[in-house]
Amino acid sequence: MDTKKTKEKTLPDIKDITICESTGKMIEKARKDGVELCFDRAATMKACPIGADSACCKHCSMGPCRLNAKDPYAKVGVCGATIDTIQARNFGRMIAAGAAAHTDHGMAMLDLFREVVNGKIKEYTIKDPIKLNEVAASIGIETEEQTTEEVAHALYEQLERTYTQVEGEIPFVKRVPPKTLESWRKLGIVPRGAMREIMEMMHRTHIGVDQHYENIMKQGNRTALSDGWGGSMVATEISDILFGTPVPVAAEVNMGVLKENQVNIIVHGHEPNLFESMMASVNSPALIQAAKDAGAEGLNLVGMCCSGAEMLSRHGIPHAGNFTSTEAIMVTGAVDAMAVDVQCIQQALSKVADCYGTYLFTTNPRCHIEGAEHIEFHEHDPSSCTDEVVIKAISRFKSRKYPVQIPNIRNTGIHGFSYEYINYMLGGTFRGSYTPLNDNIINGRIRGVAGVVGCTNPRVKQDWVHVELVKELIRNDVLVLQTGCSQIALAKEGLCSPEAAYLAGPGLSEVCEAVGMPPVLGMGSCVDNSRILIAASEMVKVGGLGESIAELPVAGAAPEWMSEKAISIGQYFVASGVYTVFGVTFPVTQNTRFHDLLFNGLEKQGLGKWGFTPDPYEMAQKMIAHIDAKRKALGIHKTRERKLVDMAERRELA
Ligand code: BF8
Repeated sequence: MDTKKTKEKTLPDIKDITICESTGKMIEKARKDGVELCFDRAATMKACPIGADSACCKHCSMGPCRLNAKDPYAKVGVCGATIDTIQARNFGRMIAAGAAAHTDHGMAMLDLFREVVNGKIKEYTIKDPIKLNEVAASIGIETEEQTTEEVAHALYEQLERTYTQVEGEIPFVKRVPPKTLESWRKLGIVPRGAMREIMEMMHRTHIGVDQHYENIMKQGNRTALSDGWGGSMVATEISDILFGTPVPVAAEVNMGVLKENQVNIIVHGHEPNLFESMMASVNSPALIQAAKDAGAEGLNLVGMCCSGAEMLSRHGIPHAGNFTSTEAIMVTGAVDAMAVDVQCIQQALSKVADCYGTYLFTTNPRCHIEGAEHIEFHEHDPSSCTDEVVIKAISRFKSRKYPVQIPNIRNTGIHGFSYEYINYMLGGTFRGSYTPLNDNIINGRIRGVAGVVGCTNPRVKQDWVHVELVKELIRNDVLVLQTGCSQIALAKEGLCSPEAAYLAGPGLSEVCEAVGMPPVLGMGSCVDNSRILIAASEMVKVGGLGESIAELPVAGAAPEWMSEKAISIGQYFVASGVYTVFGVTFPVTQNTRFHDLLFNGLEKQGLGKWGFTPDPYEMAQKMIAHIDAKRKALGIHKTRERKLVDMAERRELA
């Protein structure tokens, strides 16, 4: 038997890998074409069980030291590090890496903002001066009788402190509810500046420095908060100021957004500047004409992953799929070029692109890939990169050598629910506020709010955990806020459309129908989780639901997470007071003091806590039980008389 056949035999059934029909079709085609995708690599690459339990320390050359997760206190590392120290170090470094990714992205946006404000970059402008003033006012900058330029200068100077400040508190903590901030101050976890926190996190997790898991996690909290209320929030707010704050827009998702007779260009990554400039290039009359001269009907720009989710929300640009579909889409043969910038770019894209003759371009100095051509993107001359990508894509269209097979599946939904828009959507133009949301929570129509976010992961059935969890939540009248690859999973299932209200429980569907909103509100990319933090703060500020985020009937989840960024996000939600449940696996050994700290101890300190289960129904049950406990503590539980769904009953229904 040849090896190819043996391998095929061991590969899992496609229906067990994904519920995304388009991706499934492309996995099938890839297997026939002899091209390996992440799903099949995951099936043939067993995850390291010691690493999965975080029972290994490789921070010095006396090791790597391996402890036994089944008997975690039986051994210590060569230096004497216990399982708790080892896990806390590993977890702290995951937070540091994730926070670094978001904050570096935010800093890149702030660099661009500075150069625009200084007049050194003329290719971008301040598109949303109202948001500029609102953000500036929120951190105490005087905006009355100031010019846009004056406010922008002052805002830049303040926000730079988010990164470089060595003492004091980052500017956006002014948005944190006072009681929540007070608990951070007591614990000594208010971030000073992201660079300092990330640096200190790395220092403290070096061999022979911080060797108390609780103290390590204090810095873990501080570092994560410098992401959520720092780097990520700056990324969101500056992107809105420069490119416009999202308002609801109808848009299509899924692989059917590719067009056989057009030049298809995909932008995949995280920073919106590349995508914004690519929009300008595909609208250039000269390039449109060049595409027509090559026999194409036009230029078709679509997004993937997080910058795709951001552009879907901000401009209604079609979105072709989430993280684990980024290789699969090239199997269509229809992708003429894919331009990537930073984060979540699988190295294997280069090989798959090669198999189907797709041009893969890296564009950011932080991310080169062997085998991919690098065309560097510069904000002072953006079109020299983006025009070139379009020209190369046209040349590939002209000489397409591979048969094109596009799954004809598209789903329409409404996206772009910024925190600001929720004001108007529920409160109306004249009384824009979060009061109606709070009122509906207090009167029990809306049971609570859940943020469901994060990646897809080839180790679980793509999209399935997201979709089943969210269906369960909305069926129980929980309003769901979404970002990132999770938002795309739900959009592909039609849950981002107002018609999906029929899947919601009676209270939530009544609210959705009255307002004309979907039960699932897509808010953008992963850095836009900061919108969820601001929405939570606003719910506290409006009143009636407690004085801190920890008292709100809310919960969070990342059911198919895979990145260190997700750990940082999870930790900043926990540190902000939110019960946050992750799926897939959790990188901690059970039955240890460190596990207990994350899953119980942090809550006793006045913060939130972690939860874990790979099962979407159990995840929903945990989140709903938490929401109900918060309702009870607030004394608003009597407004609802609904039993929590029975899991066995639910599985039968599914
Ligand atoms: O930042 S959801 S797979 S694309 S990490 Fe990556 Fe996860 Fe997608 Fe965006 Ni977020």
